[in-house]
Amino acid sequence: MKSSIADKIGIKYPIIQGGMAWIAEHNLASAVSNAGGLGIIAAGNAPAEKVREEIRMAKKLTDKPFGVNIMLLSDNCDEVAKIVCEEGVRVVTTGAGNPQKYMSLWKENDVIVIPVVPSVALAKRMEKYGADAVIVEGCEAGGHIGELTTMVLVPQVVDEVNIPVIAAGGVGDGRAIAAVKMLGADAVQMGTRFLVSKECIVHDNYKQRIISAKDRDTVVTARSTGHPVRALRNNLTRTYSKLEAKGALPEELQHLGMGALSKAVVDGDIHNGSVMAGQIAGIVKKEQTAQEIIDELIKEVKECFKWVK
Ligand code: TUI
Repeated sequence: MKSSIADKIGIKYPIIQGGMAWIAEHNLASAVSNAGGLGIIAAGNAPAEKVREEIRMAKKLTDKPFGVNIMLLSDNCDEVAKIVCEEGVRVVTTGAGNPQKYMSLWKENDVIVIPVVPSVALAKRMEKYGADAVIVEGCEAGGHIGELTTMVLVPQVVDEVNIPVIAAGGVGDGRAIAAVKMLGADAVQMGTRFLVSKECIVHDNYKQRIISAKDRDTVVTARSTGHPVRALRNNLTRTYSKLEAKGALPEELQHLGMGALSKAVVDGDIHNGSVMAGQIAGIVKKEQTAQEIIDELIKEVKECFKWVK
């Protein structure tokens, strides 16, 4: 599988692991990188020095390239933006905002910059400001999402930019990788599938909830706050939706946000915590090592392309 962004980063396969806050730490990132993909450490809302520690621990576990995801709604982005440079991190992905103000710093430090974009307009802006590629994430994805699906957004961005497009949202197996390649994607990013890998430290209740999930089990809440989030339906999403329907203010809804993610990830409270997951959760059937996941994906992609002359 040819991929210009995989070649630029120096990874074997064009498969990037999603930067899932609280979930994607050094164990998962190094396992994905060792398996030939690009592992990502999610900075999320973690203290900046904790992110530095995570980077250093990943370096001990892999000599392959890995990246850091910076969640732009976090208060300490300025600090984390500098730390990735100081630590010589190869790739930065960003989410939940526009990373324009950090682009020159990262480019001066030879960091490969790959922002997540939910629209053609932001993709074009990122290209203009020097992004090396964009991750085009459809609203099938878990966590904070945009409005458009992967199927419609990927080809529209592909037509409007000259940098590689990485497809995300709804990609859970080799068939989906082959499909987005046909839409013009150069690589994929996958979150939900890697969340259920053996190396992922998320609470086992969270993994089992994804494994048991069916096609219609995710819902989107928090549209009223301007930051919609996709998660598996539970007590929390029901309470949240009821409050939103009653017209609750964003301040009243805030306590159900970020803290709720750690409740599910760390404490394993899958009823009252936020079990963020993509719509593809229904396809994830078992826990596997990162290596097994990647090997299976590649086998499936090859099977798909066998029919293409
Ligand atoms: O960022 C994500 N997924 C996330 S972040 C997160 S933590 C959080 N928790 C509760 C509320 C909000 C965040 C959990 N999952 N994915 C990448 C992504 N980025 N999806 C959508 C966007 C995005 C949205 C708007 C990127 C840029 C953007 O730009 C707006 C602008 O300023 O132009």
